[in-house]
Amino acid sequence: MALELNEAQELFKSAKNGDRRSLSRLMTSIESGNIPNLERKQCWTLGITGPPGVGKSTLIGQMISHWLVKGHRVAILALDPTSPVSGGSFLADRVRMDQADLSEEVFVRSIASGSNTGGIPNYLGEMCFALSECGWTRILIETVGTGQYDIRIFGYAQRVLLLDGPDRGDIIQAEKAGILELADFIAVNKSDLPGSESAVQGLKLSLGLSENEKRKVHLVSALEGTGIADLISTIDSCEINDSRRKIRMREMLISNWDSLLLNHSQIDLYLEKLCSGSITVNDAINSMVREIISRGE
Ligand SMILES: Nc1nc2c(ncn2[C@@H]2O[C@H](COP(=O)(O)OP(=O)(O)OP(=O)(O)O)[C@@H](O)[C@H]2O)c(=O)[nH]1
Ligand SMILES: [Mg+2]
Repeated sequence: MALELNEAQELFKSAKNGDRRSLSRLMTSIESGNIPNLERKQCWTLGITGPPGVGKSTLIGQMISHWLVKGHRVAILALDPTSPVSGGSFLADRVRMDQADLSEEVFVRSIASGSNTGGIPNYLGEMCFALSECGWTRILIETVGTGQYDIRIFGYAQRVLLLDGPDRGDIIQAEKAGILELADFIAVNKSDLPGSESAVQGLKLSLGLSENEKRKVHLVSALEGTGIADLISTIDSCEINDSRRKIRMREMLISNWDSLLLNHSQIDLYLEKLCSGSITVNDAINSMVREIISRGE
């Protein structure tokens, strides 16, 4: 382990000096639990969530161009849905964003969501800190877009953009999960298609129900590039809302707790015992936690 940690430290050093191969290898090292010493100071992160197919990756492509012009270096961490059956990751987004990856100022990384619930692995925070220390000034995290789990992104990203499409059916899931309430920015994509205006009105109506609502519902077309500059300007001028810190910490706590339980070496055994009724859920939790503590995790 000490060897791997030394290696992670070396990779971090070369990544900070601008070596991209080392940066990629550093991300892999963090993924496997070998984390270099990080400063863990505030870094600029934006979570982008929204129903599957709403245009998150396409919008990110547009945002990249805008931020590059402003002199930023943009890193994208794309959470890939991992099939629970095959365990395989779909890297399609990576291909779509490859064009952007050609630039020296853009870094794209797909992350398998693994067995963690919420599709957000708990090392995501470390990846963001490392990227920030390596000089990436805009770190974007594209979530899987599965409603009730996407709320976990609030544990990792300082600010969150909720993207909707002309079909309002999808957003109801986000409303239920509380994402609409918490999102810092809201945008409706595909303004070139019919139904986008009514989606904006629907969202405004939902937001209007809460008092002191100041958020604007942006209308954009990631395909045609319209409305993006205004959205970027809202994002760039937004102050971090510190009252959200507690919400973020809560989501991070839940996320880490989930992953501790789900990555427990005896999880299958406990599930079998629960199925056969030989233990209760409380028994299972108590034993698992005792084992986790005795291992000193
Ligand atoms: N008409 C129109 N199509 C768009 C727009 N933005 C994205 N699309 C199309 O919508 C489809 C899905 O776009 P993606 O960017 O892959 O959407 P996504 O939200 O990243 O999808 P997942 O990652 O699979 O959840 C693609 O065929 C895009 O070309 C838009 O503004 N207008
Ligand atoms: Mg995508």
